[in-house]
Amino acid sequence: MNILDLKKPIWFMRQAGRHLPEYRKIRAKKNNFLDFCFDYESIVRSTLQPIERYDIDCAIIFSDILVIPYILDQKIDFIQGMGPKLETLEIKDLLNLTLNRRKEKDLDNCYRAIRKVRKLLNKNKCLIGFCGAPLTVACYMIDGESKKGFIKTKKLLKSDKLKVKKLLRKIVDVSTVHLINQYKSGCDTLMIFESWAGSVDFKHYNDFLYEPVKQIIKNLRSLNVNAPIIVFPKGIGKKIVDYSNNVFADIISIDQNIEMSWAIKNIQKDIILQGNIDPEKLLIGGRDLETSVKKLLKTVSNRKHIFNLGHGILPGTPISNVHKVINIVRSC
Ligand code: 1CP
Repeated sequence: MNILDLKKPIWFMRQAGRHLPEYRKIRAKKNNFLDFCFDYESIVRSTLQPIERYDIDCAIIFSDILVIPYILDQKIDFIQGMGPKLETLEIKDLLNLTLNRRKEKDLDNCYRAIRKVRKLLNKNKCLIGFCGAPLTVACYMIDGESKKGFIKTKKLLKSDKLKVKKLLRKIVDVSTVHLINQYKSGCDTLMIFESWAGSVDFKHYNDFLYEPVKQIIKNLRSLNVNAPIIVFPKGIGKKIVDYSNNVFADIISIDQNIEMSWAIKNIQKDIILQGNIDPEKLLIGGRDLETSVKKLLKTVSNRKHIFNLGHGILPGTPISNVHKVINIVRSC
C-alpha cells in the first residue's frame, strides 16, 4: 500500500540505525558500512527492525544516498564516528566519472532485498525507496565530506555554474535509474532527500535545486512510475513555498525550523505535508515532547498529514520516547 492510501501514517526518518540495539548488533558483524549496505540479509533485517519493534506504517529500505557516487566509481569510505569521506576530485574529473558495472551490480542486493521485504511486510504497510537529491549528492562528491560546510561546492556554484549543472545532470540520470529499479522491485513510495538545500543562494535555486529534482520526477512519470513522491528540502525556511510550487512532488517533508501552522497556510493545499517534530525533543522526551506532539496533531487536524520528525532520529534516542510518541499519535 502506498503512503497516500494509509489513513494516519506514522514513520520516522532514520528509523533504522544506531538508536536500535538490534541494529547495532547486526551492524557490528561488518567492519565496513558499505559491506553492510550491500549485504542482502543485513538490508532485509535492518529495514524490518523498526517495523517489528514499533509496528509503524512505513518501512524505508536500508541504504544510503552515497551509493550513487560509489557506483560512479568515486572512492568512498565511512569512518566510524566521522561520517562519509569521498576521494577528492576536481570538477573535471568528477565529470569524467562513469558507471562502474561491477559496483553497480552491488545494488542488485538492494533490489533483491526490496523484493524480500515487500513479501515479508504486511500488505497495509508502505515501503519507501529513496535517493539523495542531485545537489546534496554533488555536495559530498565535490567537497568529499560534510564537516567543513561544503566550502568548495559553494565556491563552485558561483565560479563554474555550467560544470556543476553538467554534474547534476549525470546524477539525475543515475538517480532516475536507481529509483525506477527500487519501484520495480516493490517500493510503493519514493523519497528524495535534499539535506543540504540550505547551501544554495536563493537566486540559484532554479538551476541547482528545482531543475534537477523536477527532471527526476518528470523522468519517473514519463516511465509510468506512479508512486507518490516525497521531497525533503531541509534548511530552506520560508522558501519552501516557492520550492513546493516548482518541483511537482506529492508530499513535502518539513524540517523542525518551520512552523507547521505557517506551512499549512502557505503551502498549496493539494500538497501533503510530512513532519516535523524536532529530533532533539524526541531525544530528551518528557512533558515537552508530549506537548509538542499534541500541538502538532491539533495543528494538522484539518489537513492530510504524515507524522514524522523534522530530520532523522538521533543515535542516543531512548526507545521509550519513540513508543510514547506513537501511542499519542495512535490514540488521537
Ligand atoms: O555505521 C553506521 O551505522 C553508519 C550510519 C549510517 C546509517 C545508519 C549512515 C552513514 N547511513 C545510514 C543509513 C541511511 N542513510 C538511511 C536508511 C536508514 C533509515 O532511514 O532508517 C537513509 C535514508 C540515509 C540517508 C542519508 N545518508 C542522508 C539523507 C537524510 C539525512 O539524514 O539528511 C544523508 C545526508 C546521508 C549521508 C550519510 N550517510 C551516513 C551518515 C552518517 C551520513 C550523514 C553524514 C553527514 O552529516 O554529512
